[in-house]
Amino acid sequence: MNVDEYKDEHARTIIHIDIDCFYAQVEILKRPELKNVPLGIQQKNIVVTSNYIAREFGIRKCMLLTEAMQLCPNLVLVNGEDLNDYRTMSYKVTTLLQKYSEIVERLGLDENFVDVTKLVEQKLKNTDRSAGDPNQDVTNIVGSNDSYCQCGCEIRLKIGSLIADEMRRLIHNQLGLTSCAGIAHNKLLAKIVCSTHKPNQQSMLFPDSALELMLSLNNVESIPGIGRATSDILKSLGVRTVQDLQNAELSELHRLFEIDKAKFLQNLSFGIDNSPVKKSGKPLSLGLEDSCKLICAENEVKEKLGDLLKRLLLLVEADGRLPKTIKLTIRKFDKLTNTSRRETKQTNINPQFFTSGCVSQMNPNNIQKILMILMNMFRKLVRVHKPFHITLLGISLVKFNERPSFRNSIAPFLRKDIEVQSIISIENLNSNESSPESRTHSPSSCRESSDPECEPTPKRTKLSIFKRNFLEYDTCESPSKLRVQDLQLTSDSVQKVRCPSSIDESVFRELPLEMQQELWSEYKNSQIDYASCENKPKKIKSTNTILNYFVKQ
Ligand code: DCP
Ligand code: MG
Ligand code: MG
Repeated sequence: MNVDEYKDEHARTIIHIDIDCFYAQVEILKRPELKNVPLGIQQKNIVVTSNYIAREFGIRKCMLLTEAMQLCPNLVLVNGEDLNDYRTMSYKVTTLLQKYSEIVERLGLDENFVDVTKLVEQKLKNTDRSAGDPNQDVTNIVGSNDSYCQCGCEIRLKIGSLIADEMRRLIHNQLGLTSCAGIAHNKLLAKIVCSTHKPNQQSMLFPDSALELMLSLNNVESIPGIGRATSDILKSLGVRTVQDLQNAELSELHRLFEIDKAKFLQNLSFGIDNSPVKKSGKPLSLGLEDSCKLICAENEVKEKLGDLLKRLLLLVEADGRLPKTIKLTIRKFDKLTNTSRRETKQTNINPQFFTSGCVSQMNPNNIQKILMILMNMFRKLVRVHKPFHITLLGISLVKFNERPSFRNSIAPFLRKDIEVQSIISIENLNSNESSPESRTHSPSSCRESSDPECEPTPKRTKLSIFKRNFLEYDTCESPSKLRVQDLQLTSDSVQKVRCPSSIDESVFRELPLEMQQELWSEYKNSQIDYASCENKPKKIKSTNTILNYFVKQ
């Protein structure tokens, strides 16, 4: 085969990272005394994963609790039904990996693909190719083939494995987690090779060993990308092993699959996977659900939803965006037919409920309002005056606004006027600072809590907005700082703008004229009763307006 052809095929360097016994490691970080005992993570009656000590007793993922306890009577169990800490840690891992490449694809909670092709190219330019294999000791090279392709993939993958080693060290140093890595020229092979040496190891595959690796898999179901449904169809054609799939006639496969899918499946069996690493964005929805024993009373539903909501708000806080739509999921159990049915209902929600940034600072009234909205939806799904049986409740948030950034919105106003503002408001700012309320809600106290998304509660402290911007921008180069005289001239010579009834007039009058005008026009346009937004969703035109930062509580 011609070298150029190989070059195209092997041009990429992909690293797959998988955290070792992920849930168990997260629990051990919370309770280090669990480190040296056999530990199982329980969800309902199943042990979803366990640490490696427990695995020595034969505990496997998703084993029934009873079976696990028989194998290892000393197994220590921790409940792993609340995924919050796992999810938070999962995003921390992804964030660390994004330091190496902007192309990072998340898979489940504990895996990431990283396309490091660019970084490898950069390093190649600076590397002395005769320098040998500095990473031979830390990387398992999978496959017995020792004749290497001449396209340059060998050195690229070796550099890739150096990067993988660095990534794993970083994850360990920063987050305390051990992990495995697979290094190959495509996602499929990187993922498979990653799992060949565990835990806390990394493995690399040169392209010439791809077939050998694929043939080492037990059956087609072991190929990532082939699930139970596809493998059942393949079985009906007599295709069970990877070799069966390699040898199958494409026309035969095409009888049961679209031609593209048939080719894709056969390619997989040869270790060919041209799919790109897709940059993962933030999740499309944030949700939690809990199955439960029969719930038959409204107050129980409310209590359960309240608990779920509190947990969900922590996810919203970590995510940083402002949700626009809330969805309720229930599972109804029908005692007559002994069957269950899931139903959902969704409605718009005011993103301003979530602007405080920190759950601890969220207005309790807003939490109550969200709960009321959920209960209204519940009553639309269930006839509460008749007997009902609920076995699952879930809340999810879909559709988001980005958190308004001061730099992109009203900040330019403030930057222009900051010098003036700092003078005319200095007294208020100082007096604000000493009040207990402002201490609790001040931006600096948020920053101390190390939440980068944390912002002051705009509705609560009108002047703190200025304080915050004053603090943020007082060192900025201001392109057009106004002098005090300019302001006085302006304020004397212009007509008074009307003050919206929802804003404290003394605060309003201190604002720059342009902002006063903007607030007045937004006030005129909006006139929204946010508390009842559930019933009037269409009226909400623009929820992220500066007006929202000034309305009275
Ligand atoms: N998980 C789950 N249900 C499964 C498999 C896994 O809830 N059927 C959870 C528990 C795991 C986490 O997802 O900790 C990551 O899955 P992995 O398959 O990567 O398993 P582990 O990370 O636990 O172990 P390993 O060291 O084998 O990667
Ligand atoms: Mg894992
Ligand atoms: Mg995994």
